Amino acid sequence: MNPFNFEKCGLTRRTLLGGAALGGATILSAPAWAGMVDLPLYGGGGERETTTSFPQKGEMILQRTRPPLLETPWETFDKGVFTPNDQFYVRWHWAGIPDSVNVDTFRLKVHGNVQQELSLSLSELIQKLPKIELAAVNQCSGNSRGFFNPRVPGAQWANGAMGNAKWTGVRLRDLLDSAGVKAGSVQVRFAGLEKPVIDGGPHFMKSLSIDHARDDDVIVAYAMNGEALPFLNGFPLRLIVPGWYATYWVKMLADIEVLDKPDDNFWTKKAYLIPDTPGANIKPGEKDVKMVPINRMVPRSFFTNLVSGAHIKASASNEVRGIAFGGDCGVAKVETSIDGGGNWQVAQLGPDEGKFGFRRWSTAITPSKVGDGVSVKVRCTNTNGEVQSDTPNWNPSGFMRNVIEVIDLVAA
Ligand SMILES: Nc1nc2c(c(=O)[nH]1)N[C@H]1C(S)=C(S)[C@@H](COP(=O)(O)O)O[C@H]1N2
Ligand SMILES: [Mo]
Repeated sequence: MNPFNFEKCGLTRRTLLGGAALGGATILSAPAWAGMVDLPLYGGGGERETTTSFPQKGEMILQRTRPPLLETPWETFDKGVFTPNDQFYVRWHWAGIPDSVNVDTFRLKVHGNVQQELSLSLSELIQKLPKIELAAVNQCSGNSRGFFNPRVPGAQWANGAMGNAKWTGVRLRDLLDSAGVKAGSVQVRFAGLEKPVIDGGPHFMKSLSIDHARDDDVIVAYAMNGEALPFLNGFPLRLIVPGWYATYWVKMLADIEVLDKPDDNFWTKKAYLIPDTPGANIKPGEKDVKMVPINRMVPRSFFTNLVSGAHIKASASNEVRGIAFGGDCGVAKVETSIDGGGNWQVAQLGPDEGKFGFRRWSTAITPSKVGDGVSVKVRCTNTNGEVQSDTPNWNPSGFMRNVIEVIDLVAA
């Protein structure tokens, strides 16, 4: 018997054809704007449209229709450490996303520098290999790009191009071992099912070193928060690379190729490069910088229950809370400061759901009198001892923002 039943999740071939059709017409002709969300961006107008017109998605902030770029509304992050599937952000490079995936005929191919090519059906994959479950944050390299100053081109995300889920799947290593990786292999390349929309456009593919690919935590997931992956988050399979930016988390994964020489495809060699400097930080206009592929994530922490300008009570204890993550390791501590970063108080941490996931934090603030302004900063230190900085980083792609966040509260 299947330990995981796609049909029980309502994801039969028929519902995919009907419910999750991504034909441009449906989406382009009648976008049903559900309302507006106030999320000011640096230098921007502040109001961003939301939409409910995407399959299997609730209310999302609309960045772009085709290919879909949908941001998670910020309030979602206050509700719990796991981001619900129907509000998990969405990002695709090419609009040539299939309208449906036939779960009966779908095959995952493992080929290249291997002893025996594999072509696995979903049920073979699920039945034959040990099941692995782990929590991990999926964060776009360009999350928070909209706050870069000077501004940079690319999707103007606020902080919602990230999400935390419990992923269920099989170890990539187990798949590679079933195929038998041959000596001389250096990288493993992953490709999804979607197609470029321009002639000769590069198919979306990313690679990992062979050692990274064999890591315990790298999995090919078939479920997210206990359900089949939403279509737009990569149904039926996606790569999970805990601790690394989401660009490596290839969706609709159908092709795994073991390479005996470094991958020189566009998406690995030319795109997603960062300055090889601490925090990927350079001065605007700086030239002749050595560039390297983006890789591990850095620590971040956020306020989730209050925004700047919010009123809190004078002479009373006010809860200030949020979420944090360590990046490529766990959260060691979260601290807040109400004196501009002079003194830091250790915040309380919520349950540890796994070192790669979100961690809740909370603290209490008691302003002495009505009218007091309280500026609160929050910072996370990860278990590698890496801490967020007070100075925002800058690079021309708007990658890897992790500056200390600040909110200004007023006692009323
Ligand atoms: N097949 C495929 N996988 C992909 C991409 C893509 O364009 N195609 N984009 C990557 C990037 S840049 C990001 S940020 C994440 C977004 O994952 P999500 O849409 O599930 O949130 O998917 C990654 N995997
Ligand atoms: Mo991304």
